[in-house]
Amino acid sequence: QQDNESEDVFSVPNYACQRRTTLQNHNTVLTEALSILAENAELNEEDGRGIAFRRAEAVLKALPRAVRKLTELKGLPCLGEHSLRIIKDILEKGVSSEVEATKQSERYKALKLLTGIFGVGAKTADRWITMGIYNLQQLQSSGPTLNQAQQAGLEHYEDLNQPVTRAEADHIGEIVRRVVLCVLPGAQLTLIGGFRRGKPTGHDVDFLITHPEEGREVGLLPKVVSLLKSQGFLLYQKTTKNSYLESEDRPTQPSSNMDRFERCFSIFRLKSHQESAEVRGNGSESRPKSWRAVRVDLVVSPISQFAFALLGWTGSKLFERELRRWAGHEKAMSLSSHALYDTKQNSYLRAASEEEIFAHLDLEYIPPSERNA
Ligand code: DGT
Ligand code: MG
Repeated sequence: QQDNESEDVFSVPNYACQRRTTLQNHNTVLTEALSILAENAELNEEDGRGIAFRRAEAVLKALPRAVRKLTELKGLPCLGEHSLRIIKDILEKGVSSEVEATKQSERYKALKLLTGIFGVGAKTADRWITMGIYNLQQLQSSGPTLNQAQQAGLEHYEDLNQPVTRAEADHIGEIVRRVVLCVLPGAQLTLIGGFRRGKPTGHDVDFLITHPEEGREVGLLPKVVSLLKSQGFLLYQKTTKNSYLESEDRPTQPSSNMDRFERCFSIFRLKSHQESAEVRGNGSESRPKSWRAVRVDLVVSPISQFAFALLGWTGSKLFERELRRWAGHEKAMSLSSHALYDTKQNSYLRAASEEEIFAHLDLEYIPPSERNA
C-alpha cells in the first residue's frame, strides 16, 4: 500500500540548480500556462510573483512524466497555492480561465508588443500605455521621445522579433571571430546564452570573448566594434566599459543579475546566404531584402573570471538565479558572473572551469544542455 503511494508521488530537489532540466519536458501544457502568468507578472514588474511562477514552472519541467492527478504533486517544492490552482484547472478542464483571460487582456498584449521593441522595458511600456499607446501605429503617431536604442528597435522591429536560428548564430560567430582574431591573435570567442544550452533558436546571439593571457583582453572591444562597424556589420551598438574591481565588488545582492563586464549590445546586419543568387536573378522590382537585423551581445572577460562569466551567461535565467540563491542560502557564499566569495572564510574561491565552480558549491555538475530550467 505504502509502496504504491510513494510510486505515484513525484519528488525533485528544491533548487533548479540541483536538477537536470532538458529542453523538452513532459508537461508542456502546464509549463506554458505558468510561463504566461510568470511573463505577465514580470511585465507588470511584480517580481516576487514572477519568480514564484517561474519556480513552479521549472519544477514541472523536471518531472519524469506527465502529471495525471493533483495528488501526485504532494510534497513537491515551489508549488504555491496559486500555481496549484492553475494546474488543477488544467488537469480537470483542459484550460485555465485565468491564463486564457491573461492572454486576451489588452494590457498584456500591449506590454508584450511594446517591450518587444529593443530598448523598451516594462517601465517605459507601462508609461506609454497610460498615454493610450497600445500598438506600434499609436506609438508612431503620438510620438513620445525615443532614445537611440528604441529608434533602432522600432526600425528593425519585425526582424528582431523573428527567432534567430542556430545557423545564423554560427554565421555571425564566424564573422565576429574573424574580426576578434584580427584585432587580438589568440583571443577566444565562445557562443553562450540559450544556444550553448542547445536551443535551436533564440531572441539574440550572445558571445563571450577572452584571451588566455590575463590583461591582453583590455581595450579589445572598442577595436572589435569599430572594425565591425567599418565593415558594415553594425546597425546599432552601445558599448559599456568594464567597471569590476574585486576589492569593492563583494556581491551584496546574490539575486542581482547585473554584472560589470565590458559589453556591447548591438544590432547586427546579417546578409542572407542566398543574397547574391537572388539579387542576380531578380532584376530590380520587389527584390527580397538581402539582409536581416539580429540582436548580438558581446561580453569580454579576463581569463581569471572566464569560468564565472561562462556559467553566468549560459543561463537559463532561472537556473542562474537558483545558483545564486543556493550559494547564498545553503553555502553562505556569494556568486556572480565575476567571482565566488565565501563569507565564512572571507575569501574568494578561484575556478578555471564550470566544473570547479559546481564543486566549490557542493553541487553535482550540470552540463549546459541540462540547465534549461
Ligand atoms: P534567448 O536569447 O531568449 O533565446 O535566451 P537566453 O537564455 O540566451 O537569454 P538571454 O540572451 O537574455 O541571456 C543569456 C543569459 O545571460 C541569461 O541566462 C542570463 C545572462 N544574462 C543576460 N543579461 C545579463 C546581464 O546583464 N548580466 C549577467 N550577469 N547575466 C546576464
Ligand atoms: Mg540569448
